[in-house]
Amino acid sequence: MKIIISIVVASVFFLGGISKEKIIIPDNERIDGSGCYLQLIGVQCISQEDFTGTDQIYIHADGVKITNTARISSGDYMDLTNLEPIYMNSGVTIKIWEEDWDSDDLLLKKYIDCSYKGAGEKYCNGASDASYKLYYKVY
Ligand SMILES: [Ca+2]
Ligand SMILES: [Ca+2]
Repeated sequence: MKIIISIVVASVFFLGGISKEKIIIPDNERIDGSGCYLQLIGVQCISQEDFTGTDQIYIHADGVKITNTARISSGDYMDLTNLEPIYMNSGVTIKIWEEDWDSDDLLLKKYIDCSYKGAGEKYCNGASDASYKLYYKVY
């Protein structure tokens, strides 16, 4: 089976500054060659996970870290529109993690695929002790 390598240069303006990271997301090529792009729009923290201080979150796409770790508190919104779109042949699993000194907490996990193409801006909710929303668009 032929494997396509998508190289995406991600540049994010986060609360803590600017990050530029190169990420590679392999995916299986579709026979019809169709694909789509995922644009992450933003993260809303409704209630944070940590009891003290701020949450420190970062985002994975198929296990690849695509953002810096940034601080966020209850009520904050983090803009992700400066993140480069992720090309997908089929879909990608997005995870939002919260960094801790022992093991990190998974705040949100969502498989997003090309069936959302053209559906406009959408959001999904995290399932954890905290409450987070991820806004995104597939085109
Ligand atoms: Ca935590
Ligand atoms: Ca923490």
